[in-house]
Parts: sequence; structure tokens; C-alpha cells
Amino acid sequence: MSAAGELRPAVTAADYRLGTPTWCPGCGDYGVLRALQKAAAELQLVPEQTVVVGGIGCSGKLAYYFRAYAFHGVHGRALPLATGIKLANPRLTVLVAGGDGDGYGIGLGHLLHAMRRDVDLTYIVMDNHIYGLTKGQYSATSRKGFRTRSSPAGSTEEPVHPLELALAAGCGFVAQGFAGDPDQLSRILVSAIRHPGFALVNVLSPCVTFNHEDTYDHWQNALVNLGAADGVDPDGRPTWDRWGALQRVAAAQELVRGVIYQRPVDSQATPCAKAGQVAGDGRDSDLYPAQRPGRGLTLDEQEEYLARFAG
Ligand SMILES: Cc1ncc(C[n+]2csc(CCOP(=O)(O)OP(=O)(O)O)c2C)c(N)n1
Ligand code: SF4
Ligand SMILES: [Mg+2]
Repeated sequence: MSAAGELRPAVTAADYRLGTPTWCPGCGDYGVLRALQKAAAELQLVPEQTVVVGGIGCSGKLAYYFRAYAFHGVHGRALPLATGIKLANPRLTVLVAGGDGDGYGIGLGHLLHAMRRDVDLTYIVMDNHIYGLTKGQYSATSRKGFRTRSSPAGSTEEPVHPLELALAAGCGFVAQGFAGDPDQLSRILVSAIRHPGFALVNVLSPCVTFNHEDTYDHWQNALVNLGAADGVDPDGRPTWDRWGALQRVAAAQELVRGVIYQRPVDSQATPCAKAGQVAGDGRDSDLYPAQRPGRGLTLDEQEEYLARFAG
């Protein structure tokens, strides 16, 4: 039993560490994990009220290394699993982590429907433009002409452009980060997790073992930094202009980082997007305390909250 009003100790980024990652030394996914741990500490996410659904791939293993509940399903099916989890218990913070093959190849159909349904999920795609886990086949985001073990003469296909796709599909929050800048990425993730609806965060995350073209140096030099992480562009204007965002992203051939588009929160109307907020009596007091900005979680609150789900 806790004394009334006793504060649960503040959680730090290190508290979200779990196990020892087995990624290759230098893999971009380490930077993504670090950024997520930092964002979780900033938001004071409660591990027992947080779920990470991992895709199949090197990237999907992130779910094993982050202290929260984890669910590892089948290739390309992370989003329907996460949708079910969120709708079954809207108060959970549900994160999805996977790769470009998982999300933009085999699972692309699910992505379109998740964006359309606008369920309150944060989807982190570790986009290395290759299949890492299966040892270096070209993926849906590999550039045309890219030579791999499965495309020795160069890929003949046009790549998927995830940011343009998401903007055209009506996604309410679209951002791109870079694994080489975990600090900016963590700020993007804070905004994405706070966004009440589906948020896509594409992260350019180098595969140092199988992709020797899309390297840290390449992306560091090529990416234009929008600087935005809070739904405002570098000039302080809200990033609410979907078609302007689409033009800017297309003109830059997707080589931008920052928050690219965020729909005004007040215009969120879909039941799924609101589910995490209006379940119960819909008052702010009904939100899980950790979801309220600047708020710690008392032990009493935790017990009271968890009791709602008992039995
Ligand atoms: C249905 C099915 N098809 C194929 C595979 C083999 N497979 C496992 S991971 C993967 C691709 C991984 O690439 P990506 O999603 O980009 O993740 P990365 O390893 O690059 O992080 C494939 C094709 C599988 N596990 N299941
Ligand atoms: S194969 Fe590539 S994506 Fe997989 S752990 Fe190694 S560097 Fe990372
Ligand atoms: Mg990949």
C-alpha cells in the first residue's frame, strides 16, 4: 500500500532499457531505440501501460529491448495486431516498430487502412532500404537500379515513397527522422505519441552490413532538416497544410527530416482517434494520469487505474 499522494519515482531513459541488443555494431536501429527510450522518459510512459508491437525483421526486435509489453506477430501484420490491442484497451499507449519490408512491402495494405481508420497508434518504421534480417534483398524503398543479392542487375522497380503516400492517404501525422540524430528523433517521437490519432514516423536507419549506399554520411549530407518537432515548421507556422507538405516533400525527393504534417488536433473526429481520450466518461480526469502533460503518477493513482482493468 502506498501513502496517499506519494509520487512514483521519475522514470529515466535508462529505465526503459531491456536486455542486450544483438544488432550489428553500428546499426541505425540502436539510435532509434535510444531516441524512443528518451521520448518515453520525457512522456513518463508507464511500462505496464505501454505495448510495443514489433514487425518481423532486425528492426522489429526493438520491441525486445524496450521495457514495456511486447508483441511479435507475423511478417507485415504488426498494424492489425496493434489496432486490436488499442481498441481492446484504449488507454494503453501502443507503439509499432518495424522495417520498410514489413511496413511498405508485405504489410502495405494494412498501412493504408490504419491511416484511413486513424487509430491512435505511433508507427515507427526503421527504413534502411533493404531486407536486413534475411541478409540483403532489395526492399520496397530501395532505389531503382539498386544492386543486391536479389537484384544483381539492379532493381527495375520504382520505390514506394512513404511520406508522399501517407500524405495522400490522409494520415494525420507524418514525420521523418534520422537514426544518426537521436535527439531530434526523440522530439519527433514525443510529438507523434502525443498526437491523438495515427502517426507515421519514418526513420532513415542505416543497415551497415548489407546496404553500403544509404549510409550515415549519405543521409547526413542529403537530408534537409526542417527542424520541426512540435507540429510547427521552422518559421513557427503550424504544419497543417497537407498539399503544401506534399509539394515540399516531393520537391525534396523525400530527403527531409522533422515533422512534415500534423492535422490540427481539434479536427480529429474519427471514433478510433478519439478512443484513447473519450473512453469512460470522457473527462480529462479519465485519462491515464501519465498521458497528461507534466504530470507524474502517484502510487494511489496507479493502483486505482489498474483496478479498473482487474478481473
Ligand atoms: C510471410 C513471410 N514472408 C517472408 C518472411 C521472411 N522475412 C523475414 S524478415 C523479412 C524482411 C525484413 O526486412 P525489413 O522489414 O525491411 O526489416 P529489417 O530487417 O531491414 O529491419 C523477410 C522477407 C517471413 N518471415 N514471413
Ligand atoms: S543486418 Fe543491417 S539492419 Fe540488421 S542488425 Fe545488421 S546492420 Fe542492422
Ligand atoms: Mg529494412
